[in-house]
Amino acid sequence: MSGARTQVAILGAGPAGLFLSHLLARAGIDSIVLECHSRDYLEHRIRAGVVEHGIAKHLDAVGLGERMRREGLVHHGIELRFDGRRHRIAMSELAGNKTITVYGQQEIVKDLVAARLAAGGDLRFGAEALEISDVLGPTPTVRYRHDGIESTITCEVVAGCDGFHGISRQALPPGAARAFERVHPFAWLGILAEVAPSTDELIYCRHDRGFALHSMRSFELSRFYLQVAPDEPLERWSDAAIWAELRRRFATEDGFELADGPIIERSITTMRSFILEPQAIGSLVLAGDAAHIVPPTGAKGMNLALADVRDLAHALIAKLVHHDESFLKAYSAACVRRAWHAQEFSTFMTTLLHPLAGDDFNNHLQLARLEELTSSRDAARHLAERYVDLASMRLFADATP
Ligand code: RFL
Ligand code: PHB
Repeated sequence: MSGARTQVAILGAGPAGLFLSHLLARAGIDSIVLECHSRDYLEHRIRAGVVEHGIAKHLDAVGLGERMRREGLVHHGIELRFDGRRHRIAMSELAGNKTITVYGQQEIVKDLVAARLAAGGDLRFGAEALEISDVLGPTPTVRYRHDGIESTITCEVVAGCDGFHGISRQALPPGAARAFERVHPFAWLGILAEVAPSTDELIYCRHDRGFALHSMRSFELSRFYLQVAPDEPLERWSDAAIWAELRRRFATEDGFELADGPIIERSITTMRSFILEPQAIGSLVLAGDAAHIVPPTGAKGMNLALADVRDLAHALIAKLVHHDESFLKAYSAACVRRAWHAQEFSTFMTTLLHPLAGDDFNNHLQLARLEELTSSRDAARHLAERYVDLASMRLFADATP
């Protein structure tokens, strides 16, 4: 079996793995990124859409913001819709003029891949990591398969950025970490449609038939989600049924009109909460969805992944360039703490907006909470502050690599 050597072996070329490779390269640290899917697959996988204020600023600061600033949509508010009425949460006004940027995750991935390749980065697509060994010993090693051939990489640090279904967590010594998990009793049916958005700002809508979200990717592309049963078969939903259900849930007293168009992508996402503690042991460090999952209602997952990596890069630069291990020692506790705050906000948004069939007590509480959020400036400010800028919360005093 042939072998290569690098300073940091990175598993996964999602936002976390690519961003880590980018930040390390800026500090002169070598890495190899292993990704089991093709470049084309990654660049077209539709996922997150909302970039927080501080994360967008950080992408700018490290040379990745150029296309996002040109093509991303800057939003100053969101709408909460319930009981057929619209209520605007003026996020920027409530939260110190901060904004969110609507810019697809696959666009961030495209920008990162382009930046890494332009800088001569070593990205191996179609390379599946099979096993990580010796994370407590002197020669951490990753075994992987690329074009049918098995090889190894030895390194100083293994960064597990391989998402929730990756293999990195399996390399933690037995009993070394504890997982906290909750699976929510519903799923999201998501679609991407070739139609101009029927709204200027995102609409989070609570309806007795279920939650609905109107988001977007551009002035020509709209993104929608519908709360469905956890085991809902996608085939049961014709295009006509999807549009009819969206119209029912988004309907308002004042006659909201929803434009439709060709549906070009559809999928079902289970709703899960998961936090692993700790997220670093020996020379294995985890970042992003490999270490924590939040339900997407709070739009935090990708932001949290990028925030982990900002701190991880700082810690690895301290270790590998300045021989200072202290930031790496603090990395896990800081990320876990931030992940719990994001979990709390995402759970709050999820339980606020998803009615539970047959639980009218819960459903009345939701309406009372929504009324409070849309009538009390303090309650609205609390939501706005966490929606626009939670993951970017600074956990190290001086964390900019
Ligand atoms: P990723 O993106 O899952 O990347 C992990 C990569 O690792 C690869 N991999 C392997 N490679 C080599 N060998 C192996 N053995 C491997 N096993 C796995 C995978 O192929 C993959 O390419 O994780 P990362 O980088 O941590 O990024 C996390 C984000 O993708 C995720 O948190 C967000 O998409 C969550 N999310 C949202 N986050 C936001 O911040 N804002 C949003 O608006 C938002 N909306 C969403 C979302 C997630 C959604 N779904 C589909 C779960 C909306 C939805 C519907
Ligand atoms: C999206 O545009 O995909 C999106 C937006 C907001 C969310 C989740 C997903 O809370």
